[in-house]
Amino acid sequence: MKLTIVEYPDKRLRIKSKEVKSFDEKLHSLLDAMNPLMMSTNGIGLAAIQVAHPIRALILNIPDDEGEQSPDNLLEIINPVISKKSGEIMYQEGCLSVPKFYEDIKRSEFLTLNYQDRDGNTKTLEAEGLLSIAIQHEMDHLEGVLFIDKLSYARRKKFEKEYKRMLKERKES
Ligand code: QAP
Ligand code: CO
Repeated sequence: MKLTIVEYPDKRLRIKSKEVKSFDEKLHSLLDAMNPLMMSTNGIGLAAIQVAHPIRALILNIPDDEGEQSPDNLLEIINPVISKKSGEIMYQEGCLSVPKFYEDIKRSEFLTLNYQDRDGNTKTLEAEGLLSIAIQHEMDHLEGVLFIDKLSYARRKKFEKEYKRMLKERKES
């Protein structure tokens, strides 16, 4: 399956993704194609809507303490629901759909996640720190929400200006 990353300001990023009901070969081949795309673009998280598939599926691969990503740490998360969250943490986020822009965003530090795996089995996960942040960031994508939507008015304006310039320079080169 050939996939490309949908980038802001593409309107498809605003679609609300639909619940996954069939845990079939079609889902598996999408997940199997998302992983190498995420790894080759230096991502740690990718939602299906970012590759133009509006379904409630996302993948994560959080680097270890040495900053290395291992295939063992791949998480495939379908139909996620946060059942508990607590604490606050600030982190400089980025997004494969908003290239080259990073800003501090406040999230919950701890959460409990209920989700399904690629075969439809029900799972529960306790997350903290970067994993908790990444889950919240990717789940926002399922609602059509981007991290830039969480910026103050002034920072959003700064973003729009910088991003427009980046797109223009990219087009010229
Ligand atoms: C979401 O983000 C996230 O601008 C995943 O040029 C962000 O993988 C989770 C990336 C922060 C937790 C903390 C962004 C790669 C990757 C770029 C990503 C870029 C190249 C972003
Ligand atoms: Co993102």
